Amino acid sequence: MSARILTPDADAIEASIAQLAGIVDDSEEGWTRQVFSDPYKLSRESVAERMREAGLEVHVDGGGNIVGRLAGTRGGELKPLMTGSHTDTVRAGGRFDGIVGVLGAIEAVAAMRRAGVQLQRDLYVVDFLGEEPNEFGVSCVGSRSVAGVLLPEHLDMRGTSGATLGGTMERFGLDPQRALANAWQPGALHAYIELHIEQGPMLERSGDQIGVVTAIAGIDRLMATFTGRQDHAGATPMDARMDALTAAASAVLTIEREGCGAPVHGVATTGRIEAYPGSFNIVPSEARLWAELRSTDSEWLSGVKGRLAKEIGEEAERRGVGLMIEWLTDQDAVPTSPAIRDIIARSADRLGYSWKPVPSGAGHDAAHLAHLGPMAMIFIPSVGGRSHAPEEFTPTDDIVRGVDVLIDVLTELDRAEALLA
Ligand code: HGY
Ligand code: MN
Ligand code: MN
Repeated sequence: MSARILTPDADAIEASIAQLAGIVDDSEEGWTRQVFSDPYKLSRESVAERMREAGLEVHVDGGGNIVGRLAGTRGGELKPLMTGSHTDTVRAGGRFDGIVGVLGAIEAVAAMRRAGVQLQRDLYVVDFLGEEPNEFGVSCVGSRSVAGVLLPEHLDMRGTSGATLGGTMERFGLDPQRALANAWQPGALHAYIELHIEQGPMLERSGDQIGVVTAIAGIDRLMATFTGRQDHAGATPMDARMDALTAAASAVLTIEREGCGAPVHGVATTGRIEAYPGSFNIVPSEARLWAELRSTDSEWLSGVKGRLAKEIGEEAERRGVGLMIEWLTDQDAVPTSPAIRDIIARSADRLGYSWKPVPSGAGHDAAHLAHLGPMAMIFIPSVGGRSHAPEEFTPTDDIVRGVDVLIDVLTELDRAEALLA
């Protein structure tokens, strides 16, 4: 079989991941490069430089996204392709989540240029600003801006520091009003494709090398505030209390029970709980919890909100505790394009890689890019199914297979006529 010339360079991929992994807040465990932080600001010049080295024309758009463009031979006539992901991390996270999709896409472009392959369509490679949820509770800031779903009320969201998202964007050197005016037209893209680590155990359990993502989970988030009565922990009988924290603790287990009962793919997580005043010898008068629910099944997701509000409300009332629940929909469940799913599967077959269809429990920029055209995602395995943790790891061989499929899919998409969304 003739040696293929259009192949990714494993050493280049490994070196670029290692280099970016070095630009972090090293006062934390694992890898921390949160949006708007100094390490994040520093890392973006490094990503832009990598894009330029690969032959991309680079600019930062109104939404703070680093956009690399590879001109196509018929770029003026045909709708463009777009690929990318994010390079911000969660706190004490890993060095592959999002990063593989940005650096892998840059390597895909470098491989095409080495092989003298020219696409007919323009290809955009994007490092989207701030994909991870931030203190303002707004995830995917940059991709929302491109998709036209970053809203003025998002900019007014106030974080734990008291700052707003808009004010923080300004301090980062961005103009929030430009971020609101940065939308591409719906249907502007021929296709959007994102390479990402799975962040769960499905591919490792089945032994498949490539995941063809079927849908990206919808995410609903809630903040529940429980208001009880502050009392002496020693002198107040158990049946005379209005204990805000026990009501919240009961809610945590109710939320978990709902997640365990999801029929298809559904999960429920309470990520944080706080109590006031927080002393050994005082019955808590106030408690708060932050939780999220996810599913690719929109019907289950909307049903669970009503059930939780009822169950948590009844238990709080039984304990004489007041309850306020605020809901925030982070994103709706988004199916991927069946046409592009088939192209990914055929590419994996052609390249000799095993593959399987998998849902994405994680949220992604791709969910918002679906506003602009047919969208799909390529997953590669996560060792031990771990992610959003220092243990997050994907071997270079797996990343190379993902980039290999990405290259093949991009060249197939480039030739394909109009795709059904
Ligand atoms: O939270 C998520 O699912 C994504 O990793 N931001
Ligand atoms: Mn993430
Ligand atoms: Mn991610």
